[in-house]
Amino acid sequence: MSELRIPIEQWQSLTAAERTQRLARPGQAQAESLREKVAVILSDVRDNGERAVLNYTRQFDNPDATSLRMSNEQVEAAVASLDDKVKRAIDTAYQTIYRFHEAQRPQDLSIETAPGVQCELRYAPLDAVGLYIPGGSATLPSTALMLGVPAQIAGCQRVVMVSPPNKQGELPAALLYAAKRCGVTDILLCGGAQAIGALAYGIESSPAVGKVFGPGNSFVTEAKQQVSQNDSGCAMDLPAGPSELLVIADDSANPAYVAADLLSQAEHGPDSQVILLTPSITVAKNVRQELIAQCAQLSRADIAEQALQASRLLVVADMNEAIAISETYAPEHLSIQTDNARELLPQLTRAGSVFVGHYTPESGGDYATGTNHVLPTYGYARNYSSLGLVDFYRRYTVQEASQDGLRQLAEAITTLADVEGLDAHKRAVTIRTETKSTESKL
Ligand code: HSO
Ligand code: ZN
Repeated sequence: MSELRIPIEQWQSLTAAERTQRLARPGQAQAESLREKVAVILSDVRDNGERAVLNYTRQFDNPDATSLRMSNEQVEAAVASLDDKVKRAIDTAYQTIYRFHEAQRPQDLSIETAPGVQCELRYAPLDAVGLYIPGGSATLPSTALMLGVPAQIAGCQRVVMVSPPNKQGELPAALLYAAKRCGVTDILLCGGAQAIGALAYGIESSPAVGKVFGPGNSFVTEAKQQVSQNDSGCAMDLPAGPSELLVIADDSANPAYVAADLLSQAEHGPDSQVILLTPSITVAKNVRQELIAQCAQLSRADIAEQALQASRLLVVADMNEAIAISETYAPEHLSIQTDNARELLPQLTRAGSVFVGHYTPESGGDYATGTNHVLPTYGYARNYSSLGLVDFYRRYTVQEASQDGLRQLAEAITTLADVEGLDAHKRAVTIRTETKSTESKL
């Protein structure tokens, strides 16, 4: 741990190129080879279905796998062994997440856009959705809640959860309890790009879904992107990469809290990125000291330490500069640890989720404040939204015109049809407006 050196840098003394470099995300093993490998796996799954997915599962996860779909009995047996305290924790998180997402129910709307012309916006839940829960070094029942609760509230008919099993072919009991609580209908024991293929194309034991959700490694994200661009018709939620946290802290911040928060994201993975922006050199130094002391006590100290190597402690001229940097970086999570945090909110909109004040740790939002923890990373927060209930619906429109209503718009429609040289478009209007009215409604 003595090796851990985290430089404190003055933003003002960095060149433009250095500034860009300091805010660059850790590079991802990407490009052609990843794209090709994922394409091969996906076409194998498309051609060979369950058999292909099972082969990959044997290769990467459970060498003895014989089936992919978990039976209800298997789920019940696993859940029965779960500690009551863990069940209660999942129940509490379920309730807060449910409350926050239920309040997001989209409202249909209907307005008269011109006399006799009615336009409506309607929402229909997606019929079948796929929820990807990453495996690996941490088990993530919280992610099952973040995806499963909105799917349940929206009323999706089929909710298929996929997650890579361990070598014994099991999933964590807490994950299964969370899935059961959310009314997940199918659980498939598979992960990686092959699991996304199983969801998008369907396999013998579980038909295709219409949209895939959830975070994952670079294979999973690439697979989501590929299926959402091909003719499968499968949509995806958002590109989600390694975890990020940016903290803005002034003199009023507690350096121990700030360090604890930075470490809470650093422990996710070696490619996680955490950044501190503060106008106070004293705060920066104290946070560094706390980082070193607290990191040493973590069970995942190795991982956090690697992430800290690519992390930044930046001293800024003032709060305005901190705000400008944060808006440029567009972090997945933004924590504002100042006494006047709420006053800064209007200027800080480019973030997946914002944590206000000294008593709102980022990990609170990961589990139980009620907000969704599936968020845009990698600067996507500039243009993408955090996951919400509305993502589990399709939005479509309806319109109805009376003959008089159509007459009102006829000139505009026929003129535009002339401009575009589309005679049949024009005739579809004139054929109606030139006959006598037969309606009395509207
Ligand atoms: N911070 C992660 C979500 C998570 N944290 C799950 C703990 N469990 C999203 O960036
Ligand atoms: Zn987290």
